[in-house]
Amino acid sequence: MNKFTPLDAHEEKTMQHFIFYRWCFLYFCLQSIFVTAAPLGGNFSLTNTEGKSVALQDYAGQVVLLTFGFLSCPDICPTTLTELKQVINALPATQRDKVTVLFITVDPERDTAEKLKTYLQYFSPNFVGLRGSVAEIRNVCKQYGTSFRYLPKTEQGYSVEHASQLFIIDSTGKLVRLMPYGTPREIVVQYVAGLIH
Ligand SMILES: [Cu+2]
Repeated sequence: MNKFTPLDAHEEKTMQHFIFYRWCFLYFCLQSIFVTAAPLGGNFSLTNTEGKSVALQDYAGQVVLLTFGFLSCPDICPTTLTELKQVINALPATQRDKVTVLFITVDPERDTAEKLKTYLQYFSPNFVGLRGSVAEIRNVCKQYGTSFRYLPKTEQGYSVEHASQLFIIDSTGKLVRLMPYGTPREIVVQYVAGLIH
């Protein structure tokens, strides 16, 4: 059959069916991608600096400000932790104990529980440091849509590339917002205050 021959009624119907089913197939494929993609965040368990197992759900009722970092980080981590201390201080006194800062080390080999505890206390005695095996920490990072990478060793030792955002988790344990590093303090304070009930 010449390809320019007009389609007869039967062929036309078959063609229409074909197009219809092809769209249906595409629709279901796309839908399954978007609907089944698990939302970022969720519960996880790691170990605190007292050696106790801690789960995110232990902080139900609290707004959690989650960050990933490591103690020998020259800039991002100390700046973030200083900023978080200021954020908490900027909240009304009655709201401050409704917010928990969790700092997960991505360098558990060098960041021992004791070093982590001492380091965080420098910023605030209320900041919670969490550790685990590299694999456990990688899983939490993956769950939160991020990762980290050990950079080649230099004379100063190795550095770790890690997420710089602040992960904001509401009082039901749901990841509700990612704030980029450097977000003005007022914006963070306002957003966090809005989550406190
Ligand atoms: Cu850092």
